[in-house]
Amino acid sequence: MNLRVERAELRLVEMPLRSPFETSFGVESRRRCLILHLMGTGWEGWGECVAGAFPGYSYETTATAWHVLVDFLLPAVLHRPLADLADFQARASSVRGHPMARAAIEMALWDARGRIEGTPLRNLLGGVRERVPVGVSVGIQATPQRLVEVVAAYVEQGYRRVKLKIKPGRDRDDVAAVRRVFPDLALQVDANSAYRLQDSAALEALDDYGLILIEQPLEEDDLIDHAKLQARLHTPLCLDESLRSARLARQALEIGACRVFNLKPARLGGLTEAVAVHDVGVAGRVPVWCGGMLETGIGRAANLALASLAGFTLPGDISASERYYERDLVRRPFELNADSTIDVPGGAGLGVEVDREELDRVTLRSEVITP
Ligand code: NPG
Repeated sequence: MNLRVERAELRLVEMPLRSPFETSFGVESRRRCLILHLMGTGWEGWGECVAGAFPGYSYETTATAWHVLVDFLLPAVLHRPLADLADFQARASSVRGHPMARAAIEMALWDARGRIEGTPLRNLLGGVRERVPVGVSVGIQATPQRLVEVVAAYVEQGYRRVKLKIKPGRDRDDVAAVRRVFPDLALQVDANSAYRLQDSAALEALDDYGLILIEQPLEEDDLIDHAKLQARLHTPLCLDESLRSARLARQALEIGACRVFNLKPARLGGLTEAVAVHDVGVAGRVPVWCGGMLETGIGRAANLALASLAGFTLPGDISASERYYERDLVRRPFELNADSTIDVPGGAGLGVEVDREELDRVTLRSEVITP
């Protein structure tokens, strides 16, 4: 590939969400993230860093990612030719942690490689689908009744799989209310680490509702208690925050800590590691699906390419642009097809054209990084 990155521009952007998104760790009504633009002679690549304003999902924030990108990761690639993606991984490996920061550069390099070779990212990654099944993730609402209304509106739009956010005190009643109205809907829940093993009764009660999975009920660093919990449940557990590498994914399977994998390139430090976790899932006959981090169209394109791999047998948290934003950062917003799928971009690289005017409009801060 041999890329010489000559210019890197990093932007902090803020985009209003169409409706506030409440999880067990807080409410977000304006989405902040970082957008990275890498350039060399005759090429460019775009990346998105999904770390948010608040360290609720993980320790990373837009501010920590800015620091790690500007002070460590970007200087490691600027004006020092990269032989390939593995070369970037090797240079980035001296920085501990901060996967979302490193994933932003990795995404931009994949995009650049695809654009230079004239190949869509889905082909570079080994994808086999041109459209992928998707669902919608619904935040905690004021009441179970309101939740049913919100779910009904998404079902009306054509989403055939719904994920509900839960937390202690907002679990069984919410699930029961939705299940009563939608007996056949593909339904799953996500706790974002809000429970402890001693709360397992609340989670065992969810076994009665035909859920596809219960996502990340316990702490990120706790594979052992997840294994104990899985042994008490019929519903498959799915890990998200805990799966920080292919190694941890393998260990989670070995001890029975989950039966499903949620894959997010950002949490794993990039698409390369996400493909490696996918391969662990396929080898272990574990269904995998693609999670979401309220991405703009840039990150969404990468997620769609990843979700086109054969092992992604469950619908992803990859909804249409209009579910999140009034106006997306790409010229052709992502739309939901009638069969609850979204098309994987077929253009070179990420296959999206960034809307530069809109990007300027939502940018709070930008910096051109020089070595
Ligand atoms: O559709 O992109 C989406 C949102 C999916 O629920 C979703 N994401 O914990 O997985 C999660 C959650 C999240 C969103 C976490 C934003 C952190 C930030």
